[in-house]
Amino acid sequence: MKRMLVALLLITTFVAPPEQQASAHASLAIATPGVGKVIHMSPKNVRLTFDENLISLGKSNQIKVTNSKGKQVSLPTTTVRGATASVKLITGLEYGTYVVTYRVVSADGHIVSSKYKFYYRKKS
Ligand SMILES: [Cu+2]
Repeated sequence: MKRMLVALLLITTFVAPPEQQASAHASLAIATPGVGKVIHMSPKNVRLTFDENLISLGKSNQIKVTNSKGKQVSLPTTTVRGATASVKLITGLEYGTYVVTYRVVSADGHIVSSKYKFYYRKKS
């Protein structure tokens, strides 16, 4: 029984993709609105789910959303639960391009930061 468990663990280790072993820190798994997506309903928030839990210490995790003029349309507080960070958006968004900038701390203590765009009905 114990031997089977060891064998199973070995198999699991082998099956894990090599790039995941090389860089252990979190990467973005699911974004809502999606990366590069055109959406048709005004989003109430932006939710980013990573492939591992985030470390939440004070303001260690921040999502900021700006419109094409650089105006911030996200509220100041980013909420974190497990592997998901989210931020609420102001109401009455104009149609156009939005930039989501994020900086989070992954479970291994590394900072992961990047940005992406989504489009509300049209590009601007
Ligand atoms: Cu890392």
